[in-house]
Amino acid sequence: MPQHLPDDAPERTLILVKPDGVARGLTGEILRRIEAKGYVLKGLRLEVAPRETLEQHYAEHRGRPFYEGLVSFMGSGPLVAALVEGERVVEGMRVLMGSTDPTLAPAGTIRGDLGRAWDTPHMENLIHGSDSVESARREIALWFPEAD
Ligand code: D4T
Repeated sequence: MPQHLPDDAPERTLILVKPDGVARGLTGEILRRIEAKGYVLKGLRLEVAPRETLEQHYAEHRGRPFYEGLVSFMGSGPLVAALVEGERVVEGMRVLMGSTDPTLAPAGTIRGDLGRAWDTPHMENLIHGSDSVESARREIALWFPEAD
């Protein structure tokens, strides 16, 4: 939790509607599902992300075979960065998104209903959500420094 927020401040997570989601016109549908679940948008921005931001965001994947393709895909067009708040929102969003591979993500989830495999060496799976409260803290500082 950022230093100035009290310990009982609502949990927050960093969501990205990835460039494939924006390009397919699914931004509204994805944000609709997040709001319909009862989570609250606290920050929202459409941008082409600078490569430096993407390299920091995916630092843990540096050196993996899909890393270059992933970073270049994430910078290939506009994405939507969202700061989302709610009780247990980090784990709740992971469930709402579905598993990483959109072909295998369960129906009813964002990736399961709207995503599929394409002919790319990296996965295009519509949405990113922080995978832990600790990651959320780091990612919010990166994408929404003004809110940190
Ligand atoms: P993100 O971080 O985008 O929410 O995805 P996940 O948390 O579900 O999955 P991840 O961190 O393991 O992967 C990050 C990102 O890399 C792409 N990827 C992943 C890929 O292209 N090939 C792969 O083999 C893996 C494991 C997809 C998501």
